[in-house]
Amino acid sequence: EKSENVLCGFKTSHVLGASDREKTIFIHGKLADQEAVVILEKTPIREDTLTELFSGSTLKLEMRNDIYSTYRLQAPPFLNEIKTTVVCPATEKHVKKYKHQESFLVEETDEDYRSITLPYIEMQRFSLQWIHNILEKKAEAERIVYEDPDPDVGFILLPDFKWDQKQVDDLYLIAIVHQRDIRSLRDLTSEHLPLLKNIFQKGQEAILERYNLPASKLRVYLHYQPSYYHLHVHFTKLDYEAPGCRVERAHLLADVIQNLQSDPKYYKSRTLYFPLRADDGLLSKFKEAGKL
Ligand code: M7G
Repeated sequence: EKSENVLCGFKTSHVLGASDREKTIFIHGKLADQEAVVILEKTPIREDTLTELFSGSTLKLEMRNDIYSTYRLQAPPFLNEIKTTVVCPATEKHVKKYKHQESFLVEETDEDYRSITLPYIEMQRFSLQWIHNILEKKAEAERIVYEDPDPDVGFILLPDFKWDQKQVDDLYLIAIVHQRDIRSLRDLTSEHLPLLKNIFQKGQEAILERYNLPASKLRVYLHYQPSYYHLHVHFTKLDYEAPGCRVERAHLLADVIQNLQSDPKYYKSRTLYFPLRADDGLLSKFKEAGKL
């Protein structure tokens, strides 16, 4: 599918972060006078394209020594794509989100949640427009992998935009619930068990059917804190170290279900720990309250 090159007028202001190892770069700049964040990522080399890669490329010798030689291979354009994500117009918060920075572990009691976190996220959260578009089929409708339309226990399962769907090795889907008033893990009580069990079971079934991956190959979890305060569940391939799957941010859905089964108010009453980045406004709030 072709579209006009929206990036041709992009003006770089600065690089927010880059990783040679991950072959990614996060850039802040301007697109037609609007703030923009652009993420570029070289995609994995796939086994099923090797024949085309070897036969359709040109090879330039760099050096040869005994049994060793190195080359520069120029792949045909369709095997040399760069996954590109554009956020435009980007807010200051997007720029911060993608900026590489130090993190600090925060300890949040139930009282801290009510007095510090909740007022902050009510004021400051990212727009949920993209989520509402998905739920209303105004965007990404053709990408939906599975939907349970029930207003109480229903959800939409679709590929996360971090996943280009070219290979199952880095499978990444998200389940977005139809209910609109569940902000995060903190809002969950035993009342939500039917919803959570439904997502767990039907999500796994849909992934088995579509991608032939059994439950034993999946990491199914929630983030706390999430970036977007509308309840959603991450489904990633177990062997893939997905961004954000670290212990200090990820909560396995299976554990969440069990915790709510043993204590209906578990997530309302527990102290929760999570990392916040240096210039996150919420971190300042915790500091102002003398909590850090
Ligand atoms: P999160 O736990 O709220 O925050 O997850 P994180 O982004 O800090 O991990 C939201 C998830 O939704 C992430 O995995 C994003 O990659 C994904 N996501 C974000 N947006 C804006 C979109 C979108 O427009 N479409 C899709 N399909 N996924 C998105």
